[in-house]
Amino acid sequence: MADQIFSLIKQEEKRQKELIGLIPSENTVSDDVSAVLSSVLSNKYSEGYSGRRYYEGNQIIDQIEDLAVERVKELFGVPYANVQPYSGSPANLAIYFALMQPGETIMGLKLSMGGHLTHGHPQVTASGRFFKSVQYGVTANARVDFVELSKLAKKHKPKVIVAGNTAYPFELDFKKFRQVADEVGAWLVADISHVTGLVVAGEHISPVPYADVVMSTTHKTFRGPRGAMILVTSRGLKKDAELGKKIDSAIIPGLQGGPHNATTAGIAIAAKEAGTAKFKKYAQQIRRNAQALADELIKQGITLVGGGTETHLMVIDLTPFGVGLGTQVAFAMDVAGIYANRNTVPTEQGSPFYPSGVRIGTPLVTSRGMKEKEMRRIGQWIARVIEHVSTEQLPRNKTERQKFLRDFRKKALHDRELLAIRREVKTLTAKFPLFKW
Ligand code: DSN
Repeated sequence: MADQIFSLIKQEEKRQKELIGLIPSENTVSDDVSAVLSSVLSNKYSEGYSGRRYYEGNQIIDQIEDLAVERVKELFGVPYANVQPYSGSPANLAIYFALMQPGETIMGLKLSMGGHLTHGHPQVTASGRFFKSVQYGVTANARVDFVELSKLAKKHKPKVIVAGNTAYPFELDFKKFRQVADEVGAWLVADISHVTGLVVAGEHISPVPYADVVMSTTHKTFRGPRGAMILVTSRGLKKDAELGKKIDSAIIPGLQGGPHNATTAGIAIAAKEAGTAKFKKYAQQIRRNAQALADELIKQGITLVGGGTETHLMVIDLTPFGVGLGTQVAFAMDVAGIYANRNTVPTEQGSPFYPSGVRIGTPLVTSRGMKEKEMRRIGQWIARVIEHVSTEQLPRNKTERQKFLRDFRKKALHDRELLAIRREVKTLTAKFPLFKW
């Protein structure tokens, strides 16, 4: 273990243990998932599918992938699953390639309003370049604007409507999405990457009765390895009996080569864990914690996008303090021992790189065993950081802004108030081991 990489891993382990992770898409996996990820399964090539591989020696891998597929199908109540996507972005692309021809129209939620790059973000993404993209938005109360969605859908006749997000704090009404999709004869694809764990625990409406295809990453609230899965629902198969085969072909040979077999095994284990009563309690606590954190922040005078949360995440709107403060607040929070990510808000007047919000969520702290009491303390710390560092405005001029942020970062690293909070954070995290699960 002499390689420098191992010492860096130790440092990263220390960082994760000592700090409070509030990035809503991050989590920590169980010992069993962790064990299979560093197993001999990584050594094997298995291009193709169970029983029809391009390489010999896949007798065991076939059984592992069969188990993963069967467990996922049972957990979600769907007739078809593919567990080979490397992650959410290629999984979404594979779905589009299975359902659309290049140049046909896709509709997804705007990135600045909580959507995802791969949901048709124009120009810079594959989904926005190979397909014609029309993006829908949210209303003044930060909920999906179904009136606008329906109007746009009737005008542009999309082939695919994506119901999904990455920074949207409310439950998605899949039933309403279905109605719009039916009005224009579009496929409905649900990207539930963020809320999968909540869905399987009954803490979020399931897309399965409404969507044709469901995609999810496996490492967020689902607590599995970094990967993804694509499900075809009974409704989807009824519309096109070949849909499962089309998804399979879009993954390989369409987009990918050999599946990551260690990840496949991890998905099988995570799917079993997600079906337990223990997991259900975990998912309930994620939401309770998010609610407690949101309540405390509001009590401390902090504004949240849409006024709160119904899920595992919320977005702090820093606009009352100034435009574009997300960068400095997220940096200062990290110095104070609480890491999150800067994020746009629906009414963004800054830019994606210098946005006016910070996105936070509770899956990881809940995995560590933290409850409402700890959330209230975290909310108080975050409010202290915001009050402390939001006194100076981010300059609009690019050169001045870069200099301001360089100076700000230098100062923040030695800031007494931020370092005092960091010490308090360390005392708290010491009581909640990262690997408690
Ligand atoms: N990067 C993921 C997230 O943080 O939500 C989405 O791809």
